[in-house]
Amino acid sequence: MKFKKDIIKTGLEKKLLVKYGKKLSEGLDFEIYDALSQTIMEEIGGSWKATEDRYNKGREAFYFSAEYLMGRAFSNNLINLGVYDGVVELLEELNIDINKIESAESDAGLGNGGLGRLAACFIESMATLNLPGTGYGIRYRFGMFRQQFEDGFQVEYPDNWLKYGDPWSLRKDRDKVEIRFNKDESVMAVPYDTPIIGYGTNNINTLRLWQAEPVEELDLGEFNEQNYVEAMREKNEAENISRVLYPNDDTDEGKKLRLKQQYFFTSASLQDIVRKFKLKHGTDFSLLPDFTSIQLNDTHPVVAIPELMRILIDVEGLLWGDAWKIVKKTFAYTNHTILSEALEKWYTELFKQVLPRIYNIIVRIHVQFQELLEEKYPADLERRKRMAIIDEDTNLIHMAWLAIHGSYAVNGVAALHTEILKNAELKDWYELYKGKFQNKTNGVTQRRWLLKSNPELSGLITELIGDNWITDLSELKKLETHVTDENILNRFLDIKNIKKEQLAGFIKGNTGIDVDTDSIFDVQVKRLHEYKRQILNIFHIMDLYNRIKEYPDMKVTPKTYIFGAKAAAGYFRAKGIIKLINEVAKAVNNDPDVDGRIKVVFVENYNISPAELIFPAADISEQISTAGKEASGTGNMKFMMNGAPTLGTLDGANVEIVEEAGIENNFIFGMKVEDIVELKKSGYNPTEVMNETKGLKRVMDQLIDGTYDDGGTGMFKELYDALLVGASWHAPDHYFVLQDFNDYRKVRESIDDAFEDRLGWAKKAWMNISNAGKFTSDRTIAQYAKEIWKIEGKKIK
Ligand code: B1H
Repeated sequence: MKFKKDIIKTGLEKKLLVKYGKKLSEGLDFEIYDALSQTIMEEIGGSWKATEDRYNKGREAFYFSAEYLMGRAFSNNLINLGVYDGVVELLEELNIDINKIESAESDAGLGNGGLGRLAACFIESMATLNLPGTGYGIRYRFGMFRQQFEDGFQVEYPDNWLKYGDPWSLRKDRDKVEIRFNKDESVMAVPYDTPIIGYGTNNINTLRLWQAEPVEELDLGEFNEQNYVEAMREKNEAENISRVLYPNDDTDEGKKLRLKQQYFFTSASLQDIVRKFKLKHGTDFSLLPDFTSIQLNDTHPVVAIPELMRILIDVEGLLWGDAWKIVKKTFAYTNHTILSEALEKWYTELFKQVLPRIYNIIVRIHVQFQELLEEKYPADLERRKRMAIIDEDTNLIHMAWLAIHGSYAVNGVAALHTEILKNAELKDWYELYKGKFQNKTNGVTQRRWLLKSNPELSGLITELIGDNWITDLSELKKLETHVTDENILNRFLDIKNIKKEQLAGFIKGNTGIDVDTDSIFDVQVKRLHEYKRQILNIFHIMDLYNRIKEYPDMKVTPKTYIFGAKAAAGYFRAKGIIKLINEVAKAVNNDPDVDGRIKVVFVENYNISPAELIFPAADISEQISTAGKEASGTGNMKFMMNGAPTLGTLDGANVEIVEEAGIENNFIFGMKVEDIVELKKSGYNPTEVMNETKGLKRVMDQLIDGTYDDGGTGMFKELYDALLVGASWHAPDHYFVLQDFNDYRKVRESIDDAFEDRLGWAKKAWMNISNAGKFTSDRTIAQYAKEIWKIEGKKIK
């Protein structure tokens, strides 16, 4: 977009006056943010419409996701439009600090973690690549909860992100559709469209999020008191459907409202797609797969498969067989996890009650699939049972099975993950549908995670290799020749220091803790989950602290351990780990024997905006999941492109990061997938490991001997038991924390030495940056476009 200062200024002034009755000098930060954003919205209106027209009649991809973790839109939109510097200048002239304006925006936190953020990176890349692609999802009234620590415990508060409105979305009443759950329950789905602005292009794609509302607006005149109360109840019930994001990452709760949410947004999106298809192409639905590819982001939108069957059969009058052929050519499914507790299964009873017609359709798909299997594997009853879409012993509908059977492509999110799917978790399915399986290694958008978050490093990169890397990250490889240039390495270190100072300022405000920016910033930020093993990190700190207490004069490389993590509200054990980290932090940070040499910082309410400060400031990226459990990880990529070597296991995309950047520039430890298989076979005895590993017994004992106080909740004892005794649902230490402890400690000690060699360290960091090119979501999306969606870029003028 061409920056027209006068138009933006006039727009800003007008909006402030009309909406808030204020002159520029009187505007509050949010008001100025709102007025400016609306002005930009008006300016991009023409391109937005032109993009829609350009995509008209061609083949399109639709991304169905229950989550979009967008963060703030303001600065990214200005940057992608190419008007950021102009706006900064204008605001300076008006004596307005752009940072304050930026901070007035709430994060759109409509996602839990990696899966939701991936969807946000993906739609940004689609726009940047001029790809005809639309995102569909839910406009949650409340996003991911706000986390507060009270006495070291996590407490959840609602995330009222729409309190002051959202200037980046437009309500489109004329496109609202009715969602019918059963005979006597319907709601309206009203779309809100957000522009997805590509970088260096005029193309503007769309994210369409649906809001639930009652079918009939209340007509107060017609109600007597009783009806009024009843009507209000119905209104609330309707609105409940899009009220709140389920705060679970990697666990499936099987709740009725959740199923309603899933059906609500997939049905609305399909109705929208079918309506537009009919407008453009008429009613020959056999053409639908020629023009439409729908990507299912995990199993959360998989109910779309039977819903499209319903629309084609019940509404459009097709025959079952014809409809099924169309459906199977329309959907593609991405798997994001192999954790069994995350694989969605619905009880038939609940499903039948909420969605009776869809249930019938699933039964028919199930029966026909069993017939197909009988033909294919007449003698293998066990296999047929394992693959049953409806498990007739447990009465559970297996959504992943429905997804694989009902789609034309299935993909994992990193090379290792896809291999595990093919050879283990989905082996039966791979044998049946080999041609469907593909890998699409995740990526992240460098526009947000480098250009926007780290302008200092971006400036250096552009100075050295030009700015093509912004849309072609493979260009970073050209940085590698500078790895022997001490001057450049020193400039990198200076920039890292600036970013650490900035983060230190934020930490002071967020936690009250003063941190030493000369210390190693060692960072683990991600959802709290046992398989991610934050407990391994804190155990190492507890052990180091014990050693410092024993030998206060020992040599300690100064370190700041930074954590950021939310636990699902009902995940007791994860909350215990949060409390433990906070207790250890309290002890370590206030102990004169430690004397500030190590500090532990737990950033409260970790989400996208703090993440933008944290990644650029990190010296070390902690990626320490049990091998085989983290499907990909995407934080690892954000650290890498900001010059933080990985301290990690060979899991998920870490494997590919090390392949690209060199194992010598990262710190790899712990068991590999094969080692775990072996260990399980030979029998794993965590108690024995604890007794044989120096320092480990003491750390474990401190969970139960009162060294750290869990406020009488029994949380720490529960952690202890999980590791040594196990539980009804798992063996002791099933994520192998104790087994990997010693190797982890060893590799951490090697980091201390490496860090002291400042230039040697800078080289490692630089090699990571230079080889981060693969991990752009542009590459990932180009692969989806070519290998799954079969769509091409269509740039508008
Ligand atoms: C990932 C989820 C997830 N995998 C269930 N699975 C959810 C599962 O609300 N739920 O019920 C929500 C989220 N999230 C993550 O996806 C993986 O753990 C990461 O390894 C991966 O990088 C990310 C994106 O592919």
